[in-house]
Amino acid sequence: MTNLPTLKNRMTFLLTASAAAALGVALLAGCGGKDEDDDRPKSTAGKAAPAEGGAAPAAPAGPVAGAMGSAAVTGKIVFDGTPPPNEKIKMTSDAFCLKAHPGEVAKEEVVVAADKGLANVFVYVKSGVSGTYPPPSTPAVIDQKGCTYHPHVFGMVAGQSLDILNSDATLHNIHSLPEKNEAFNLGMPVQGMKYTKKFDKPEVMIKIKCDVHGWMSAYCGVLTHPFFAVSGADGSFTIKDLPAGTYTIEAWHEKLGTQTQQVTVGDKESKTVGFTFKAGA
Ligand SMILES: [Cu+2]
Repeated sequence: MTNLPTLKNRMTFLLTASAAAALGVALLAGCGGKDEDDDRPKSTAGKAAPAEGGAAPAAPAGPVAGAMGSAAVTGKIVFDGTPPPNEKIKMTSDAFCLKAHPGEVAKEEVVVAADKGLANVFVYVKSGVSGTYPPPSTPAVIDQKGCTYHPHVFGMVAGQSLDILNSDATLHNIHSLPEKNEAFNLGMPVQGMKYTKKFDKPEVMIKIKCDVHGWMSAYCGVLTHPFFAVSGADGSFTIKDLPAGTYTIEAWHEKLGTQTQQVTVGDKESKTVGFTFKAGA
């Protein structure tokens, strides 16, 4: 087998180009030269490269893997002014839910703390991230508990698993309403049930609702990277592990819209970015 290239060269020299194409393949096949010619299934194997018409071995086709960094963007989301009143609901259509929430309950929409902190704002890097980030191996989780979703707003990486739990002894029907991803619509009649789903494409935001209980809603932001946060009850957020760079940060709220700001962070640097929402803005 070691003299195979020599044999091939000599024959190519002696024969015309067109004849070589036909005969060379036939003869080499007869010599058991499958490593050289059976190139289709293993075209990336190093040995086959010289026979491919002079092209250099191709670089990996996929985008470059993104790096985790040491920078952070933190801040506080504030609601300025008098918050619009949240719609009041009664869970009378389901005895289980009513027991969990007797009387009137305000929908979880514009949730403002005493110090004006605005909760449930999805804050994420909208642009400036380069490279690809694999989805984390740990799943994101949404639980149907007390006839509300926990969490109400959350983020995921495209391709990451989403564990959907039902902690309630009543029927929920979780229904996602994406525009770019595949929807799911799952009846979950039994307490302790779990399904696992994924969103494969980035999409900000995907609404999730319950077809049984009209007051139940959640929002999921799907990104190609892990640089996002959701503001807590006090309105604060932290996006960590960022590589140094200049980024557009967007803050999204289900009723109050979006705002963006640019920020530049260096290695091990933490910058503060604040967002202020107002009614009707
Ligand atoms: Cu439900």
